[in-house]
Amino acid sequence: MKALILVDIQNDFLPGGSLAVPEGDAIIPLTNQLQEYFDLVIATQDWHPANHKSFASNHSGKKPYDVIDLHGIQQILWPDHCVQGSSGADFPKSLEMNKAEIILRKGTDPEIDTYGAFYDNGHLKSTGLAGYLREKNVQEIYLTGLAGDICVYYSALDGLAENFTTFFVEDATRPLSMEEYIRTMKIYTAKGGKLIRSSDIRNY
Ligand code: VGL
Ligand code: ZN
Repeated sequence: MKALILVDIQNDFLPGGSLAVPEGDAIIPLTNQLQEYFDLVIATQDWHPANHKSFASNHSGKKPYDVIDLHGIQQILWPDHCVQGSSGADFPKSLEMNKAEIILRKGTDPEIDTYGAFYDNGHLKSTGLAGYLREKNVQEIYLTGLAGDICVYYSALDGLAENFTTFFVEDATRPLSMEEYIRTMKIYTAKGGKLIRSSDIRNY
């Protein structure tokens, strides 16, 4: 079985949002078209309480993109984004969400950030996604979404570590930083991660 995982395709990560990914909206039509080729569609939703420690606004004297030590883990401080219940945390209306069987909310603990769909950044707690996928007999996961160098990347690395055959759909993601994206894709492919284009999925 094959699962398509839509990572954090939310208004705050789209142009006009508080943590906008350049051209983030370009992935929406592709992501919609791909869904029919999969047995299972899952979406993740970054879902922070307003007092989340990844927000620069919750640390006096700090500004976005400063780096701090948060309980022993390096934490980049972000602009406030994807606050629970806000319109920025919503999925855009143009995103097909009817096929998504689960919406996995992450980043809810104010003390720790969660980039990937499988674990928090300290690898302290599982989200349960790996077990869910195994129970559904999923062997292959395909990742799309935002941001390619952060949440999609960590989801992909953890997916590999959980022994799923992992595909990163290159044209259905955009990074916050292209430099970081190039660096992280080298790490991902060196670990056995696969890159694929959406046209290759549609032509199977
Ligand atoms: C993300 C930074 C902070 C992402 C989430 O979805 O890539 N990036 N929170
Ligand atoms: Zn976040």
